[in-house]
Amino acid sequence: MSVQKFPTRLSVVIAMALTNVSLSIYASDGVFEEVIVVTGKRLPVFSNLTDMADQPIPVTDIAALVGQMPGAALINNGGLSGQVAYRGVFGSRIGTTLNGQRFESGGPNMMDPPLHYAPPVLVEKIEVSRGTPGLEFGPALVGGVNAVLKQVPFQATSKVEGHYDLTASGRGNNGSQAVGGIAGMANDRYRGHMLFSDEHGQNTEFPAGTIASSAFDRQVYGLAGGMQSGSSTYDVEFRHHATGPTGNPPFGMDIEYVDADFARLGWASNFGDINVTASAGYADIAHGMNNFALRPAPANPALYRRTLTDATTWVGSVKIDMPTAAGLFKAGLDTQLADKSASIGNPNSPGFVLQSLPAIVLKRTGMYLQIQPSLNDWRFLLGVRVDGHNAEAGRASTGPAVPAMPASLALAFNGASRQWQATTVDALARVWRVQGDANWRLSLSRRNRAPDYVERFAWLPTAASAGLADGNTYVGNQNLNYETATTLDAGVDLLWGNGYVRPTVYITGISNYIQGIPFDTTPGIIDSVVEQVSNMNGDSTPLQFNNVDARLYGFDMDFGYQLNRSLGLNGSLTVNRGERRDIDDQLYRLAPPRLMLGMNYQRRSWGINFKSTYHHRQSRVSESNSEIPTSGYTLFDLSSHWQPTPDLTLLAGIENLFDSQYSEHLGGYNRVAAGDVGLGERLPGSGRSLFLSVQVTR
Ligand SMILES: [Cu+2]
Repeated sequence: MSVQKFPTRLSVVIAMALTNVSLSIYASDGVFEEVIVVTGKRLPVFSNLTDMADQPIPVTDIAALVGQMPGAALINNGGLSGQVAYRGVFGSRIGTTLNGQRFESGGPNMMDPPLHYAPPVLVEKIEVSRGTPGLEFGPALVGGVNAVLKQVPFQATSKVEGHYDLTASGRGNNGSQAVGGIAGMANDRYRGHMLFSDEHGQNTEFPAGTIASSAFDRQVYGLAGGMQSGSSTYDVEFRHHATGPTGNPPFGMDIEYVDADFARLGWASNFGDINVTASAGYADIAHGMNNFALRPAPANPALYRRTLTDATTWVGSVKIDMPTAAGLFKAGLDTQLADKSASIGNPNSPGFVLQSLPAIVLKRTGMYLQIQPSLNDWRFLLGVRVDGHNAEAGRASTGPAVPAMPASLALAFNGASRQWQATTVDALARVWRVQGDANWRLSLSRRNRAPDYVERFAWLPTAASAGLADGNTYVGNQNLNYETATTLDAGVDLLWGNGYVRPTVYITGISNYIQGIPFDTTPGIIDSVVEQVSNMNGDSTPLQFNNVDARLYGFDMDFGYQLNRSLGLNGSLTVNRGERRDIDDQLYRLAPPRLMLGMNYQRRSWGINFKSTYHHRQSRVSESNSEIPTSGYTLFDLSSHWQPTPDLTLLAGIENLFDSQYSEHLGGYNRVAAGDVGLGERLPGSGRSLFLSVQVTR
């Protein structure tokens, strides 16, 4: 396996800095994108490609890999439940697609965030927008991530050739194994492959013991193919995902199963200078979670909980681009229709059923127009995007064994309109300029996010909050407005001689930022049904999602210097801040400042990497989310790779070399009454781990 960590092997960039190849990348709007190549194969390196081949450390969750990038971090909600944090936000504020396909996660607490469906052994590369993504990406408030799965490419001739890309890897710490990859055939007209992956691991160890409920289990298999004829290309893919019992220590329940089917059809053609693409996608996710199978069951049989959820998403898009006298013109139309539901039960009491998110229907249709003029060596991009949103909930029902108070909340919910619609307008303006070895870039955007179904429709106070994992009980708010973010970011990519440095500063103002605030003006005094029900669930001070105002700002950069042919230094620095503007408080779950420094020694067929990562303490915490500060720590990793033949890559190394005990600030608090972490304590990070990986490709 050759999933490898940031930062980069941009040393190659240095050699290419003045070639036409790199300049042409900087001349396109690709300058606003970062591509993480997740493969041991050496690829042609363009200046915005981050080739990981020198820092190979396999990850269990691909979100952990994206989290290594400048500006990014990992929200660790469980072994397979990682969310990407980027420039101060996470969750649905970051748009995420898989092979360009958008879909809704199955669980209201995001046990299955979008990248849950991209097992690392199947991922070819990850495209991460540097700042606000382009308008064709679709709605996204702050960042955009697209995971691209491996595929067998079309060949140059009509001769049919076989191809495979298989990886097996293991880690010592949790005895985990991952095997998987693709195998198929292709010629110049047809391509087809099978894909599979199988991953499982035991509980994670840290220096003082074991983290209970941190085991995982996931299988994926599928088929994909394509055809090209004349100026048209067609492609089709199908995948089935089966996640088995997988722990979520910072949540009140663990994954029992996730069963999902994905299908996608694509078409691309060109008519002279005009390129047209169209796609249709389907995702159907069934998910169950409980608080008794993987973790110790409650002593009281009445407190057993099992929640079943469903999410079906249909998407479609048509895009066109064409050169005009004023520059490249792009336009497109995309639409999404999702049906979602969640129902809470107790296997010991069949009459105890609450439809906590009943028959939710989310619809969105958007279109965008964009033009890319240029003036001398200045490049511009101007675009606008309009989306119509519609959200609707069905009627909530409760079983006969449900107490009167929650039942009365369901009645009140059924009496409300349960319907929302809005039109949002996004705008994007970019300017960049290639000037010798410096590539200047500036981007100004206005982006929107519609409230998710939990924020709007959760009538029952529960801890489900799209993965906030702050221990609070949340209730939805039908009067929520959509969030609007205005972002200005500016940066420069400097490439000279044997070095490079790529700093960016940004500021984002978010109006109507959705945040849990005390349910009423008398928090702690239980004088409402919501507070009574929440109190029954163990939290006398529930929060309700509301629109507030927030501000994010920060600075990130990566840098490197090649000392000689073999020895290179590189690193990155990330500083993100987030504050409420309406009250004096910090935003919740902001990663502390982080400095990574790496050294790599590279020979023709092998290399060694040493990396240190300093995480500062985080004392800027959110009082509103009862967030606890964490102290700083430094971790050291050692890794090596050996490529005896072009088809074979071996990796070996040690993560957390000195077996340090530490708590990731974004890791959440333990809610499992077992193992060696106390209830409510910050979850520790993984202890020392040996890893090994073999990848064969052909
Ligand atoms: Cu779940």
